[in-house]
Amino acid sequence: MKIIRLSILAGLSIFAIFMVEVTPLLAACEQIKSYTFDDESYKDWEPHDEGGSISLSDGFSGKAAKIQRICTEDGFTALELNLPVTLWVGQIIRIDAMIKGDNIGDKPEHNNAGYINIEAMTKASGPKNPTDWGRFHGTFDWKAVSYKWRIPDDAQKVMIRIGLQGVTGIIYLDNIKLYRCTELE
Ligand SMILES: [Ca+2]
Repeated sequence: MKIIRLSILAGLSIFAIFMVEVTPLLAACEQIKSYTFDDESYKDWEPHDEGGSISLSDGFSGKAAKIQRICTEDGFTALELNLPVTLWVGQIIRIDAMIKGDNIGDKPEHNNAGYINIEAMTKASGPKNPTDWGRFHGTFDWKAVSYKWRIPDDAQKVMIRIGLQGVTGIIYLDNIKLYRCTELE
């Protein structure tokens, strides 16, 4: 009996060690926030509706945010979310979202597009952005997008901005999720 008990104990110990080793890998990204636009939490986002309008519309599920820009001049129409910098400084953020596009215009300059962007205001070098986050043109059905970025260690302010810059069209947003991750890949 003793041998069997010892074997069980040994087995449990190995299992416990295995769990300790494996758990951090499974928890590489921790969800911090979720915005479905089906409850009041979307009010965390501030509308910058210059040159267009921002409203709720039929979504991927339930309601979604509808960002429409009618002005063809420079400038942007977007939703903005300020992140609590004490929580995010030096951390890797991941954003997942469902997006849909309707007749989003095209201009040669890279930044004139539908877009998902994040900006960190840093002490040393002013505003910093990732270069590889989403730029969208044309008309497309609901699709899932996901982006990651390490927020600079000297960030003093961090903001996510989603909308349209310098082009007309509509971008729809649903199921936005923010994660804090341990790895960029
Ligand atoms: Ca929704």
